[in-house]
Amino acid sequence: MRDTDLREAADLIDRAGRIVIFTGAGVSAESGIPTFRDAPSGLWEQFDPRRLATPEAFGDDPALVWGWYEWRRAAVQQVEPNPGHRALAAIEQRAPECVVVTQNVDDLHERAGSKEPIHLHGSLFAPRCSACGRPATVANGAPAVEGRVPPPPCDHCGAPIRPGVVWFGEALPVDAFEAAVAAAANCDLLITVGTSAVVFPAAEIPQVTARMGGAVIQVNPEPTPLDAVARVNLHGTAAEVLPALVEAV
Ligand code: BV8
Ligand code: ZN
Repeated sequence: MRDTDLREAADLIDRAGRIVIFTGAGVSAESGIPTFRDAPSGLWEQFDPRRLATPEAFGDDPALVWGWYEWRRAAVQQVEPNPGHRALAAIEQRAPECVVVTQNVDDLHERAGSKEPIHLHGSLFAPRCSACGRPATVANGAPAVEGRVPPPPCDHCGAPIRPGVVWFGEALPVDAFEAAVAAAANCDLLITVGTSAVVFPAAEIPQVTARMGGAVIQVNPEPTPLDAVARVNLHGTAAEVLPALVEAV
C-alpha cells in the first residue's frame, strides 16, 4: 500500500461531509469469521454456501440449514470485532454524517460501536417464523457444533423458525435497500471494505456513489470489479489498513 494512496484517502475522509461505509465478509475475516469465498470447513465443506443460503435448501433440509446458521451464530458470539471494525466506528464518530451499510449478518459493527448499521442481507440475531413471520427468540451462547439441528416451531402457528437473513432469490428488505441507495447517492465519499462486489443488488451501492460523482475508496487485498470506480485502492487487509487510515486523517 503506497503512502501517497493512504495520504490521498485520508484527505478525502478529512474533507468529506457525508460518508457511507460499505462492508462485506472481508471486514470480519480477521475476527475469525470465514468469508463466503473461504472454503467452508467440516460438515459444510461439501456444500456451496450459495446453495445453502436459499429458501429451496431450507425447504429440502431445514435441519441442515438451521444447523448451519446456528453454527455461524455461535461462532460470531465467540469472536470479537477487530481493529478494522473499530477504525470504521472511529471514522463514523468523527464524520459530520456517516452511515454503515453492510452485507454481513454478524453483529460485529454494532459491538465495535457503530450506530445502527443498515443490514442489507439481514442478521443472524433476528430469527422469525417461516410462515407467519412473527419474530422468534432462540437461546444464546450455544457452542458452535457442526450438525443438523431441527429448527424450533413457531410459538404462534407451529411452523419452523427460519434465520432472519436474506437468502439468494429473496428480495432485500425494501426500507434498508432504499435507505442505502439514498445514502450512497447523497454522500461525498463511500469507503468499501472487504467485499468482492459480485452479489446484487448490494454491489450496486458503490456504483451509485460513483455515478453521482462521489469519491470511492476501496480497501481489499484482492482486485474486485470496484477497482474501476475507486478513486483510491488500498490493497491490504481491514485490520491493517483502516487503523493506519485513521492515524493519517
Ligand atoms: C434477489 C445473507 C430477486 C445470507 C447473502 C444481477 C446479476 C447477476 C445475479 C443477480 C442479479 N440480481 C440478482 C441476482 C441473483 C443473486 C446474485 O447476486 N447472485 C450472484 C452470486 C451472482 N442475488 C440475489 O439472489 C438477491 N436477491 O435478487 O432477489 C428478487 C427481487 C424481488 C422479489 C423477489 C426476488 C439476494 C442476495 C443476498 C443473498 N444473501 N447473505 C447468509 O449470509 O447466509 S449474500 C452473501 O454473499 C453476503 O451477505 C455477501 O453479500 C455475499 C458475499 O460477498 P462478500 O461479502 O463480498 O464476501 P466474499 O466472500 O464474496 O468476498 C470477500 C472479499 O473480502 C474478497 O474480495 C476478499 O478479497 C476480501 N477480503 C478477504 N479478507 C479480507 C478482505 N478484505 C479486507 N480485509 C481482509 N482481511
Ligand atoms: Zn408462525
